[in-house]
Amino acid sequence: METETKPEIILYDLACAKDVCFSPVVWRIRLMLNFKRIPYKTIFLEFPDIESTLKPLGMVPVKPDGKFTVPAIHHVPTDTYMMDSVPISQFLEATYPDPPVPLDTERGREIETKARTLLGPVLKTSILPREILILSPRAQQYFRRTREAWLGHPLEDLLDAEKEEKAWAAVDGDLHAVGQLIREKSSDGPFVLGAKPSYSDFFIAGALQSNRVVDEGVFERIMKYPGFNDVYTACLPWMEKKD
Ligand SMILES: N[C@@H](CCC(=O)N[C@@H](CS)C(=O)NCC(=O)O)C(=O)O
Repeated sequence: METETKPEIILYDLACAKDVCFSPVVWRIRLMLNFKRIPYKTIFLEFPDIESTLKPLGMVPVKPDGKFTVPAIHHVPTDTYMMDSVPISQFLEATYPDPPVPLDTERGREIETKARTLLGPVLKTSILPREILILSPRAQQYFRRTREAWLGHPLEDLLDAEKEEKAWAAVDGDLHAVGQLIREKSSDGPFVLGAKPSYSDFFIAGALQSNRVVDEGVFERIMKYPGFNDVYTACLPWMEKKD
């Protein structure tokens, strides 16, 4: 009989119709858990159930906007509840230091900032209007209401094939350059710091995996760029556990 390892972490994740992790931010934490081989169990929450589940557990938002978000964790051995990826990553690194995951490096920061600045606007056009398609009807209602209030127009207005092509073409050269920057240590290994993964690799791989679940075409667009492709491929072993 197979013996199940008792989970040390309960990971609160975002539910989607595909029943796998698709949040880029939760993926960063999941990659850490998988890489460090920490036994954990996932609880998937629908968008409209995040606050009503996490608040009674005593979770406290760290941002002044007071928003309840996933990832959130319950560390069972110390009965600690925690929300927000930054304190969670620091807690995991301090509690489970082996194997290490460097969290904050100058090189990683530069790459993350550049990738975020370049990809943010294109993914808004390409991912946001498609994300709703993988949500449950209840979550779709919540997503449409909150995102359209923020955008100021219907989600579908973002879907314009011509504009989308132009947006991707406009960042092509810069994405190549960031890809080259990611590959700067490629003589040592495929990761941002060379031979071993850091949190920045999990940032890149998590974003790509998230896009992949939402829309394979968008994922393929980014996988064309060396650097992004190398990191994603090298992180695949730690993306096998998706739920
Ligand atoms: N700053 C937070 C952001 C996390 C975040 O934005 N999570 C999204 C899912 S990807 C969320 O829970 N959104 C809830 C909502 O929009 O109501 C972190 O780093 O953990």
